[in-house]
Amino acid sequence: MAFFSKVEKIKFEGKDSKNLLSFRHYNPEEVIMGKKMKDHLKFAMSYWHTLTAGGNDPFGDATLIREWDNLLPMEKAKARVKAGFEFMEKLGLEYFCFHDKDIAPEADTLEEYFKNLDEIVDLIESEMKRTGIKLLWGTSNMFSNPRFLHGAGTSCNADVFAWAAAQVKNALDITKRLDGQGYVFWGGREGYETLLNTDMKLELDNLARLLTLATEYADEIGFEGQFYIEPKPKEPTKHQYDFDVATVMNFLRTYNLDKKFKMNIEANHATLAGHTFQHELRLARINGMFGSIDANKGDLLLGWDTDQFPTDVYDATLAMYETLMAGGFTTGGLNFDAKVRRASTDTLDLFYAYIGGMDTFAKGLKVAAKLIEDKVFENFIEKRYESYTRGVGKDIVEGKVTLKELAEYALTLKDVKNDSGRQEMLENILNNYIY
Ligand code: XLS
Ligand code: NI
Ligand code: NI
Repeated sequence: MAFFSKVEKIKFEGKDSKNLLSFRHYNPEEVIMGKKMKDHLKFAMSYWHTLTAGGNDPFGDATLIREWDNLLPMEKAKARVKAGFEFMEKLGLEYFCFHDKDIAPEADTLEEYFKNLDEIVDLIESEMKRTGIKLLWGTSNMFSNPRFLHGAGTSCNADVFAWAAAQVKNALDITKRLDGQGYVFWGGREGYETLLNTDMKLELDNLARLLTLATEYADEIGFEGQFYIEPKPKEPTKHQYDFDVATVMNFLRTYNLDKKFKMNIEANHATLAGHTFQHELRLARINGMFGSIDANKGDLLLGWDTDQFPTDVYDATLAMYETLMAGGFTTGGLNFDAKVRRASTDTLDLFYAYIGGMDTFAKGLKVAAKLIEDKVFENFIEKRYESYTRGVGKDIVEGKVTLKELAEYALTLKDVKNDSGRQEMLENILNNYIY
């Protein structure tokens, strides 16, 4: 049975195509910088936004009523698997990501919940075999259930910590079984609302304990996927401990976890933290922490995670520039952590949304590759910092001068000359590459 019978397999038709159900830029087999586009981009479907999201918001109930919604919980879960794989096949998505809770209903006991999960994982496994579609990363939802109202790893309640540990253990088992390339920790409620009731030190220590236990268990079962932290500054809590890349790096280094984790960077989280998407990617890249991407966009006029599909070619170009400069994805990929608006009620809208996101990043990839091939920014930057390749600059970089020697040198300078940073010229060049 098909859930999306209105839509055929989406094909690449080139940029002049008038068919809105086709790709204009995403040509999976096209080779860019020695690698197929699909292997550069590694697009993934987010299970939650695509198959379980109902369009609820604080003022209104679900509007996105799908064909599977009137089924009983386990039947619904199975229908979603079928629908998800049909959807991925039609779009040519080769990866997906999910939380435990997305795929199977919770139950009265943890034991029953895990049984439900196992039954659905069997089905997912057989669909993966049938289609060749792979798991980019798995994760555990430790924020939706009321149990986690004080947090999971950072809860003041040790029983909740244990419950979270059980969910992580189970999600790791599932991720390993499905040969997932990674495992994400997004600290949904790992943060605080007020410091008046919070032992910040214990909460941070405990969060690190949970992560450490997870890595130890991974070693025990031989899970070789990459662990990621997904930074986010706020929402749902007022302050999330995984604020941004810089904060997370400091946390990981403090607790000796920095060799075990990389970053999963989400565009909308970057802007919520007051950074550009490129800033977060750059910081991760230069610190050897670049891992994976949650591709979406926010609305700069709204102060929350709107999780919209990415359509901004400028941002996508700079994101792909950072990705290529980082050496490309290894275990990571581009997961569309994005949802259609609640008024986009038709399943066709899901296709338009993904096509838009995929074309945006495909175009971004092509432009970024060209920029790198022509060394547009590299040459400029090299020249801009030339003073550190000779004379006093070289001595500074090589650690060969003292503060006193620098002061003596500076006293001999009569006139310091600076060159233009040429920002506008560089912006024009970037635009010329995009046009
Ligand atoms: C929420 C996060 C979440 C993670 C996975 O803001 O983006 O969806 O990606 O738990
Ligand atoms: Ni995300
Ligand atoms: Ni998010």
